[in-house]
Amino acid sequence: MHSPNTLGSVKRALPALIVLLALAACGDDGGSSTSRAGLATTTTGAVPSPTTTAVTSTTGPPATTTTQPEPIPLDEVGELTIEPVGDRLPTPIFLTVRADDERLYVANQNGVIDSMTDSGEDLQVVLDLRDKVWFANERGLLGLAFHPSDPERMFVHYSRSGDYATMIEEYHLPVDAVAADPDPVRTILTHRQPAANHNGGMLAFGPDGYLYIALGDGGGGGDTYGNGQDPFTILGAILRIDVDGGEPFAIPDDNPFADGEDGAPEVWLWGLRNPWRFSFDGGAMWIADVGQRSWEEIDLVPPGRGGANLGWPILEGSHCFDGPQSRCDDNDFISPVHEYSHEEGRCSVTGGYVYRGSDHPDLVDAYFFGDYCSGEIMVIRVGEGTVVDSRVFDVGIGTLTSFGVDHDGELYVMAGNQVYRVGFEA
Ligand SMILES: [Ca+2]
Repeated sequence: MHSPNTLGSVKRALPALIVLLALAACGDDGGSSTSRAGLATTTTGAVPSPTTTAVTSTTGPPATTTTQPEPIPLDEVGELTIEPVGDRLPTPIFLTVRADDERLYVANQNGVIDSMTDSGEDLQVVLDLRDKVWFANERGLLGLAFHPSDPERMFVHYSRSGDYATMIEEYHLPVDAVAADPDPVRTILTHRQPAANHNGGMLAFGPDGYLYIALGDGGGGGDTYGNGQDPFTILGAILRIDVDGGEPFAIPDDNPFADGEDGAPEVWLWGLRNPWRFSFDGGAMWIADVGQRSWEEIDLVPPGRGGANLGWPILEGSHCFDGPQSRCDDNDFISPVHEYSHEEGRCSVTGGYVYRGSDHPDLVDAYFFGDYCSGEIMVIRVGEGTVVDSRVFDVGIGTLTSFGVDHDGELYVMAGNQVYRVGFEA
């Protein structure tokens, strides 16, 4: 009865085909040396040769620049390690934390939210939505977020059983409680999905306190439904809503299309294909937009760029996809800060986080992401808008679905049925 969508973009499908994809990722033995993401390792032309800034101030030694020390090249930071946290879980696809609570919260794509200690013990079911969630391929429970200042408010993003609509709901998880109230506090948003794939999935509060929601272009292939370049649909976009004002939400005054004249009021960024995962680092937004047939992209959107168009399907990554060429060449899209091709068994980018933890100081400022099919974890450093260093770690995990971050800024990665803590060995 649930016909597997005919267009079903098999390669893009999230969890299915675990075995096949895992096999595809094993096709070579030296993946890590291949595409180092092609970086002319900028030998920092910015080593500030003490230019005579000291025109007036002649006291003291020649202005010791306040520039931070050069980070250690990523090739020298040691080997990335992954350590299983807790037992195998049904289908872990996201990990997060809430204020005033030490526990780790894990969303499983099948509809169950679990919590556990940071050592993976005392596993408890927080909420079981399996009756409401349709779990298959790219559908299921896809995102989880806690309100930053009211940790009792828990938000979920899932595909609804029956009609497969995208649902954003709020639940109540009292402080000190193990389980959430099973009935939602409110439905935030319901939106029809025209196809099985490209449902987006991410849900996160920004530093501005607004809730950001990622929605894919509605699916099919090559933007079948023409949503990418349509600002009036909430598909193919990242939304920004205020869940503290209005019922069920309000539109922030400074949303780019707040008045609805030039686009949907909820839309913050558009021109996206399937932004499965995004994250904030300060005010900047890192978006991993899954590509169609050739290119996976990472977008780094500076603060205050609401209304920006990220180019899909005119562009796939930085490459002309659905021209005309003139439109590809002459555009004001935000271009990817990084892209990689579908070589070496790679197929679908899984966005992660800029590392802000303390256990691995050499990795601070680096952005971690991965590829769903190859299971590789990749790291880039960006300086002045371009990638200045990168590295690929082949940690031998398939179906890398998500990253997560804990209270200390330490990173986790989810693959297959397992949550892992990310570490480094010198
Ligand atoms: Ca793009």
